[in-house]
Amino acid sequence: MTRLTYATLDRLPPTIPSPIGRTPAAIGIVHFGPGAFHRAHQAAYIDAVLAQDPRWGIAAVSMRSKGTVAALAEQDGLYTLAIRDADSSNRVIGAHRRFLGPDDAADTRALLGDPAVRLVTSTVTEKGYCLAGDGTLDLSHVDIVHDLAGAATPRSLMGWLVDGLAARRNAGIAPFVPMPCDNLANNGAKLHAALVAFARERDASLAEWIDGEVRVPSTMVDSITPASDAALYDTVAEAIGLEDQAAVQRESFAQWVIEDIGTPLGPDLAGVGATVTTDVASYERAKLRILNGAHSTLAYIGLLRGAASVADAMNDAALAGFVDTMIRDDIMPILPRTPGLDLDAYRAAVLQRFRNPVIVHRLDQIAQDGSQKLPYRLGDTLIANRRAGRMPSAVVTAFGAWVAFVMRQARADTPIVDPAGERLAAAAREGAPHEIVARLIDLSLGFPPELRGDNAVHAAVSEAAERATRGDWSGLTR
Ligand code: CS2
Repeated sequence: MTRLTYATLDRLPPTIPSPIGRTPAAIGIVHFGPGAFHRAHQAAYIDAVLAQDPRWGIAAVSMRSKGTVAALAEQDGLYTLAIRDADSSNRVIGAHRRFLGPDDAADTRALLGDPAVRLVTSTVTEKGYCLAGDGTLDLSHVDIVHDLAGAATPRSLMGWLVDGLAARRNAGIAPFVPMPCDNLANNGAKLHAALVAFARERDASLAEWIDGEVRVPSTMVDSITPASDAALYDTVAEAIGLEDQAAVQRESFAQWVIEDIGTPLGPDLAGVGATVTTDVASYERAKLRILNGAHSTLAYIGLLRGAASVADAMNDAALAGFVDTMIRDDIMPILPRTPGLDLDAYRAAVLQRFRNPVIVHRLDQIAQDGSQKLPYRLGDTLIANRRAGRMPSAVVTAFGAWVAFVMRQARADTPIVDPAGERLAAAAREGAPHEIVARLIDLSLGFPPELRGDNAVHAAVSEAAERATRGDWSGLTR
């Protein structure tokens, strides 16, 4: 089958929107982590910007894998965005001008030093920021140690960003704006502090400059984007009449909330539907705790109850009801009220999105990286309830399910997909649930450090883990 490229765009059915006939874009954005989420979310916004303003083409950098970069290079950076929802549709995205892999370090460095590049965005997942359990830069992280040792090519996002900023400072060029687009609480402030901490290990004056001159807006990003697979490539090929080995899929809903840092970011993102506001925190808290907290809960309890996808788990009435109650009773009461953000309507809309029958969102994809995800998806809710003198029973049940899930994987010798996978397996292979809960809390794996010493939490989560390992789910409907 003929492949999707700029030369074959004119073969697309007329119903498929594409960048055909558009002024070729210049590169104004560098992005680290060209995975499916980036291509389905940010790149779709930028594609809309480019229809009006060709200055903001994206050069995407993959620090590790060559596969995605190679597939996209064969398609001139084009790929199909398949919307899977009540109103499904396909659209060809042409937001990228270059895809750079691990072997293209010189080009990546040149782009980071280019004054036309104003924005450097990233989707490297939570673990890609190399942060410790308390949210500060982990100076013992293997990639940070590698980069601070003066390696020619950085392995970490911090290494690349600080290299790029240092080069601009030396050349008298204004800094670019780093923008994290990952599910991390207060992601802008965390990235800024991590950049300063990294630079301080090298050059105190550079650290001071980054601290004073570099602005890092926080963002909240949202769109349910399951991994791409062969089935998607087949249905897309059928719909567009061309082969596309880089297609991505998502629901129709998409939201991007960006902190207003008082200076223009470059591309007019508000003009294409993003929200630019000084109050990102309210949106971020609601999204991370309600949507992502519920997602992780559905993942661990659902997998233990034999479900495979989010829609499956939502068809499990006891589990769906439990998640609804968790949001109402444990999460919403501790979220500050925000004008314009109706939490109850948000709860209902999130659960409706989870019921989308046209999308297959695998629970084992969501279950990955629990040690990185749970602290802010469930841990922050647990801490806020504890501070209010409450024990949030549903959140406790969800943590218990995660512990039981980790125990099950460890005892079946099934790899735990998590940067701390081996440590989790070592902690969970032997012993009773209460012993494993104690180990994980002590190691701050999945549980925020603030929970150390809270014996009531230890007892409650141990009891929940014990019930989950026995398959006793009577607590779901109580
Ligand atoms: C999911 C998220 O894989 C996961 O952990 O919870 O990717 C989720 O789909 C997105 O944050 C939705 O915006």
